[in-house]
Amino acid sequence: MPQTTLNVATTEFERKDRCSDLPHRPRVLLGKMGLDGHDRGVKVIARALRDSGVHVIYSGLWQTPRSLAISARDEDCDVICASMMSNSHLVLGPKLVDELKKLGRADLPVYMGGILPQDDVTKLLEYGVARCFTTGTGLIDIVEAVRGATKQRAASVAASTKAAQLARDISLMHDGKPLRAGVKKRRPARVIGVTGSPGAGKSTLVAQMVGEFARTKGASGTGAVPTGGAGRCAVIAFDPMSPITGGALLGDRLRVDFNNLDEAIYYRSLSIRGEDYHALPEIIELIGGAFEGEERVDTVFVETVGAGQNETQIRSFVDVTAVVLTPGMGDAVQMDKAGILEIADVFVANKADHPGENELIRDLRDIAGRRAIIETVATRGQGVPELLSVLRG
Ligand code: B12
Ligand SMILES: Nc1nc2c(ncn2[C@@H]2O[C@H](COP(=O)(O)OP(=O)(O)OP(=O)(O)O)[C@@H](O)[C@H]2O)c(=O)[nH]1
Ligand SMILES: [Mg+2]
Repeated sequence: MPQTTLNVATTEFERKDRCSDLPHRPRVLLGKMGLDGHDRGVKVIARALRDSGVHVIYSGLWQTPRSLAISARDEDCDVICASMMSNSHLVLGPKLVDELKKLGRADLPVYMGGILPQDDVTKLLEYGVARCFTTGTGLIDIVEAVRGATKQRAASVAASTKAAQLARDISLMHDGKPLRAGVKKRRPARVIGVTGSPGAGKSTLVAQMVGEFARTKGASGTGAVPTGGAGRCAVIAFDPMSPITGGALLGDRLRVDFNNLDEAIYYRSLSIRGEDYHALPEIIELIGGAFEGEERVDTVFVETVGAGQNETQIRSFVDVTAVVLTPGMGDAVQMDKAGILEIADVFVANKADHPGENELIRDLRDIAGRRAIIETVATRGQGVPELLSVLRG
């Protein structure tokens, strides 16, 4: 009998919730620092953790120790898993540990894996890397190690910075757990929803918009991008949670250039089942209340899970909704159907570099009425300043 895909699946890593007994779903930041293009191992680990019920935030390649540390702090991870295959672990590993200390999360464990000679492992452990894993480590061993790092969350983060404490407050709020006393809440001036089908380019657009937002603010700051002026912006990015394992791969953050943006924005990834946005209003208020003065967040972007025709809940949580469409999604009949197109305040015709853009614009003009239609090529930043200016109102 020929082997079917189903038969193959039974020999692969078994999809199973291996985390249901823990105090919360582990949040793991998986990333690679330096000029290391070996991403096969990290993808294997990401899938194994996701398929065990872990929430995996993948920050992508070419991270600096600082950008990885900022991501870990803002995502309130239980552990950072850094994969190192380029022989730079003895330089970048200690720098990562130092950056976490500077950002108020010295307690956050760093696991390092990849091509790590035994002598170097000793040095890394001496410097404060919590655990090292070399090639041939079993995937179940990695899941076990992540489980071991997942401890009950305290309401207050020791030696915390404002961003670290905000990150913890969001975790507790999202999980429906009690928060510390005296948490400040404030609805920011503008909350912008970005929705549209899976892969339409929502994250790439949001990444470009926050870059543009930071660049055009023009006040003084210490990082490469100014952080002062008329408030900062923040992003809440939702990705789906597995109905089978409870795990998730949170990949929206990957599109943002944190090496350059540094702390100019606050970015948080969360996973939900369906359209369960019940904690969103309070999470938005936590972000609005967390910082003061020049650091204050006045604009929040909310990226939805890849949405279908009927997924329109986001509308009631935001001030303005952008619906992202791409060429080739259907014809004029789709445009007339009830649902997601009705909730758009602004239409974004993204991937304008793909064939069928003219037809998309023509069909949109038929239904848009007085609503704006903005053409974009998110990967090149084309149309992004116009989109941002329409959404900022
Ligand atoms: C495939 C491969 C490539 C592919 C990469 C494909 C890809 N997209 O990833 C290609 C051909 C592109 C490539 C290129 C290069 N490669 Co190469 N490559 C390999 C090879 C043969 C296998 C790596 C692999 O994918 N393994 C399979 C995955 C699933 O396993 P893994 O990565 O080991 O990960 C497992 C564990 O290590 C562990 N793990 C890994 N990371 C982490 C992190 C944490 C936190 C944890 C808990 C666990 C963990 O878990 C995984 C699952 O068990 C290795 C040799 C080897 N046998 O390891 C060389 C190797 C990594 N490459 C090497 C080199 C030098 C290069 C090049 C510089 C070669 C060149 N001169 O051009 C370039 C650099 C590319 C770049 N841009 O960085 C060296 C690195 C030497 C070093 N660090 O000291 C190696 C070791 C070969 C060697 N013996 O010299 N390479
Ligand atoms: N050619 C082209 N590719 C684009 C454009 N915008 C985004 N992409 C690519 O489309 C893919 C998906 O982009 P994302 O930004 O992750 O899409 P998304 O809507 O956030 O996806 P989900 O969060 O999974 O729903 C990536 O490979 C992007 O590089 C564009 O304007 N043109
Ligand atoms: Mg996305």
